[in-house]
Amino acid sequence: MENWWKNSVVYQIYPRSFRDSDGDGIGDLKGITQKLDYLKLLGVDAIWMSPVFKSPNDDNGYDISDYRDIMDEFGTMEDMECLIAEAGKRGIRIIVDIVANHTSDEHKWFEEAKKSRENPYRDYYIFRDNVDGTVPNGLTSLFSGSAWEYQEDTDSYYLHVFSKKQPDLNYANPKVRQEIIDILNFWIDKGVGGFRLDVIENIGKEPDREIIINGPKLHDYVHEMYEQAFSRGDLMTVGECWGADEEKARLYTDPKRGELSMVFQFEHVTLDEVPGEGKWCLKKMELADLKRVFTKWQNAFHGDGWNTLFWNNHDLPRIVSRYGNDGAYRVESAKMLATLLHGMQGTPYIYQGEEIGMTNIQLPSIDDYEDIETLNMYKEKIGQGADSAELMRSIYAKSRDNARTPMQWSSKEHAGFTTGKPWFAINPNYATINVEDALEDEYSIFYYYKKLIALRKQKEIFVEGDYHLLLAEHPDVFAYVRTYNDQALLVICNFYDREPQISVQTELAGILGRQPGAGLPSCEILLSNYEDCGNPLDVLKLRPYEAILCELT
Ligand code: TEU
Repeated sequence: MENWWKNSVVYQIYPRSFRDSDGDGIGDLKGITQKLDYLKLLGVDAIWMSPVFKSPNDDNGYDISDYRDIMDEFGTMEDMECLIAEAGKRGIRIIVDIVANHTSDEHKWFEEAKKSRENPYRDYYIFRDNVDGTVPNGLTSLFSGSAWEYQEDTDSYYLHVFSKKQPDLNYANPKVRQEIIDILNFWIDKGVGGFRLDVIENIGKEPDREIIINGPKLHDYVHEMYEQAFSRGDLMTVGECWGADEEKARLYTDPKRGELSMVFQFEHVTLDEVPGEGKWCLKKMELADLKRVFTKWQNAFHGDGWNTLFWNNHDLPRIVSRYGNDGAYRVESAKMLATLLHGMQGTPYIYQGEEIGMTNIQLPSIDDYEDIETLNMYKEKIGQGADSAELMRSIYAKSRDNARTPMQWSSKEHAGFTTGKPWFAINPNYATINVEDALEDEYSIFYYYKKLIALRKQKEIFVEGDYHLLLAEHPDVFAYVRTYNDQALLVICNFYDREPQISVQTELAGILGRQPGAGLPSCEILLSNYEDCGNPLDVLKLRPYEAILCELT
């Protein structure tokens, strides 16, 4: 099928924490290959793996020192080829994560570039001379502090939007663009199914004007990648774009323009932060905001773009702990959140462990954390006199490490993740939240996800249907209907543990173009998170976190 990714579901793996096959405590490629049958059972079509390339791991692989080789801890190129082939046999494509905005400072290009101002690689990066002993301008790193690092040998500063071990590449240099295109083609030749492009919105930066994202040449550069690499096959490409609004998302994803298949925008997962204050500044998510944001994005494209659908990734806290309830209603709320997302238009992404309802973690001390963003933020804020307990509250809610604890495969030692000493803390709740138990329970979150994935493949309306919000003003319930030809799909989600009474009949009749009283269609329940669910076309009292997905015929 052309554009196979439109009715596909993607599973994201954070290789370091997925499955360790050799007992060194770090997940690896062979571990992923061993679990392909598990992913096949779940029903996913593609696996996006966070970077597996050679890296000193300052930022867990997002600092790449060789794009054509595999990180030692993860295995060999042979293991990678074997994974691509074995996945292929199961109809699963491998999506690799290319960090095109920056390299590691241990990449041979940077090692050359820093040697002298005349070095042929100098212009691969963004150096500025030391003029008056201060940084060139006020740009700050997303991982705290100035974005400029002093480099003594050549008395200059280089730009790093992320850690100082992640120097930014200079896309104004055509040689850099060609190098990256060659890398993309190298992996296309290896048989990958596509790419996730890390912080792609940063590559058109103009640092002297303090423009970091959405620079004037951005779309030219992405189009060039499309022309010279992505268009070589029916590949899936997804760009990470924190700063994309609908118009920008359309520029990337309008098929007529030849750039990317889709982008990740993050508006729905920034609703629990104080606007403008950044992720660590906590606020309660308001359901009205969530409805507004999803509805806007669901209606953003009319064949001139495509959405991603996701709650989690390796940078985000676990959704069940975040917008759900990871206590008494963990199972119900995890299923409810899955229903809301998978009923929408776009390509759904599932992050490892989401399918068993894995939760956030609270580690006793800052010293137990691993993530560079978390550690740098803590150090910086403590230096400015912040209160440690308050910082820990933010870290418990938002640290990227919430997503990075090892996958919980069983209730055995180290959650069945490794036979050695795990590289990072395992969530103690693995005794009850694990894959082995999930597979034995027909009502588990796992089997619920499996059904949602299967439904998307069976029914065209999931891919094609229009979206209409219902009960817009309701404080507890997020409901919508999808329509396609004479078909309709109704989704009702109760977001809290309250038990509201709702009626969607009149509104539904209006959307479906029926006269009030002319009789509504009949309703077939496709999926719900309580065993015996009432008729959604009657006046209905919802139970805590109840979710209903039904087809109206
Ligand atoms: O993330 C981009 C990014 O902007 C993150 O720093 C994000 O703002 C933050 O994680 C939210 O908490 C990508 C990768 O997904 C991330 O893992 C890398 O650390 C980063 O790029 C640098 O490559």
